[in-house]
Amino acid sequence: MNSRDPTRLSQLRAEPVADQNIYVTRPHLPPLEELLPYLQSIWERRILTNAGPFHQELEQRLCEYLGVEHISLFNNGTIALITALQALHIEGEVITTPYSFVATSNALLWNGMTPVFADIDPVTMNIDPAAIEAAITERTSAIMPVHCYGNVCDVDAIEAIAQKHKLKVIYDAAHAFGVRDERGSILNYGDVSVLSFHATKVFNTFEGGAIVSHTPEMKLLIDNLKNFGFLSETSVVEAGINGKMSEINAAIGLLQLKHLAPALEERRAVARYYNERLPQIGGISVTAGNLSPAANHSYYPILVEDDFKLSRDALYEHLKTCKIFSRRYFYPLISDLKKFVDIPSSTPENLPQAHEIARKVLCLPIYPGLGEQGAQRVVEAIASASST
Ligand code: T4K
Repeated sequence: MNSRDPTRLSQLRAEPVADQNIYVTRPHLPPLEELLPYLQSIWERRILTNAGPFHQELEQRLCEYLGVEHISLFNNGTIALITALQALHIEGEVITTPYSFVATSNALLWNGMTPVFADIDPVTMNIDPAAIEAAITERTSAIMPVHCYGNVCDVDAIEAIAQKHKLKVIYDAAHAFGVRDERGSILNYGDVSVLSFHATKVFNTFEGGAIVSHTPEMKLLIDNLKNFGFLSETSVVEAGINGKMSEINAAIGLLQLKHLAPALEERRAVARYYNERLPQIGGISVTAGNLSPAANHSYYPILVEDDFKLSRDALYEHLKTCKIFSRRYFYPLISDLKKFVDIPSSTPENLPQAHEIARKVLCLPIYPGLGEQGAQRVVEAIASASST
């Protein structure tokens, strides 16, 4: 490798992690002193929420940064998902992936919809278009895929199915901040896309989220829905919710955007460090998304194969003894959780690939500031497990 490569981990800011706990992620924060002028403005204006100036500025900046037309900020990604489904007036069955965070399917239950689980592609770990097609009934009204770990779904195939069967498409893009393909932002696919700005995400506002939409009318409807359904001071036409982002969260978002480029570079460098070393450990598979130049490296999933010395769960426990707290995102599958297990599509026979991946997956620590020392500790801990 070129020793002057700017994405080499050893050349980036590394923080000491000698004997400290290493978690799956650690939130990126801007310098505290840079927040003070924003707080001063808020104190002077006394506009604390309800689409204030920082809120408006963040919407505009995010549209520019992400390359999208319309964005509506929310107080978190879950309320944004719930509102997106409401805005599209979906009812009945929605085909979705069991391989996600529970918020994806919870949003369907909150709207009185029935999730129908379709299996995933074992390479992208995203919903398999062939399985979507097979799951369509006359009650199907929408597809809700997830760009899992920021891996891009098979958007063309999903679009073709949606057009053929007149279905809406709501992308859960909670992991996909900033991901682009050859046509631009992947947030432009589908009817709407939903982002999360939770503390654990690539771009965080502590708590936060957003809906990306494609027409002024849809943005207006979404903005009304997140503000209790108010159309005007005296008119409420929908059963809306309070999904508004406060001025403090918006201010943090503006600051985070300023410091995002080096933070993304540090994630890329950690991924590159892992990508070069982990394949040398027998029984560990680096998943395809980690190798993609389009990745935002929001997560670093590996598969612990059956020929690894330890089971996935034993490796997970072994790492804990080394003070490394990896996570089994996404095990158990949503379809195995109490609220969902009795749904007909939840049977393991219907979801063999999702079960196989959920059994083997382990998400390793990746965040700005992990540094070479931290990444090295993770690799060495896995290597030591393979040789014990
Ligand atoms: N759709 C998808 C596909 C999602 O993945 C998510 C959320 C959503 C929708 C919903 O979006 P939001 O409503 O959350 O905006 C975490 C997050 O809470 C959740 O946002 C995320 N997905 C999910 C994948 O992961 P937990 O329960 O695993 O988080 P927690 O608290 O155990 O944090 C993980 C590690 O991060 C900790 O061990 C330490 C570190 N951490 C965490 C927090 C919160 C910190 O260092 N500081 C912190 O403030 O769910």
